[in-house]
Amino acid sequence: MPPEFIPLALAQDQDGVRRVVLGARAVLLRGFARECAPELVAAIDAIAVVSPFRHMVTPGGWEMSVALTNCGQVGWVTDRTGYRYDAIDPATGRSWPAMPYAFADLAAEAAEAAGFSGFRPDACLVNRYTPGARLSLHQDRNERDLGQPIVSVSLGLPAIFLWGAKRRAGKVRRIPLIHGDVMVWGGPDRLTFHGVHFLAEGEHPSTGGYRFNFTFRRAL
Ligand code: MD6
Ligand code: FE
Repeated sequence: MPPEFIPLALAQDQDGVRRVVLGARAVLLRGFARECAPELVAAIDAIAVVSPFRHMVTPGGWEMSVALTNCGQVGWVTDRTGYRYDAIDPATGRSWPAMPYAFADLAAEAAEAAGFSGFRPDACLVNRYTPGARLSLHQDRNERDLGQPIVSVSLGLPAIFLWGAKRRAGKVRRIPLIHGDVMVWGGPDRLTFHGVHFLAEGEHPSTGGYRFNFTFRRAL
């Protein structure tokens, strides 16, 4: 039986991955990145030395409360002209730092565990949240092939992920995410509205007063 036909709740028992099913092709893999987390956290400073965290402006003119940077062949950026992927970091005029192979492998393994085989990300957005920062409901739709999934890794302070519907006005589920959790969504769930609730104050042993999120995508 091909993996896409194994009900996810059953697949949980076969490989020991704890799954929370959020949709037909949307799943939370609890703790999937916990082992790899120290490596991811350690890479943040190295990435930020090349391409610093910054607060970008949305097309509507609002400064994002989340600070971001990227690694990979292209990076996700926003400014007054819109959202796009760019091979050049607008803050430095140079390429983004390379995506470490171990990160691309982790993303591919998570995608595989969620039933998406052959995922090869070329973009990794790194988000940094301080208490009070939030991400309003949106769809990820700037990628060329919407048949490719999104893989999103949570690190540091816990957050409440907002998992909505295909329509902005639809019902929203609140999903608590902690250090090492990985969300994967694609297929019919690819354009689900999602966001992150205001981050609460806290102190995390590995990231201090921050939450970080690595979002892996196949952009080109
Ligand atoms: C998160 N981030 O930070 C989820 N999407 O946990 C996103 O969903 C996201 O930060 C599109 C563009 C920027 C983002
Ligand atoms: Fe998003």
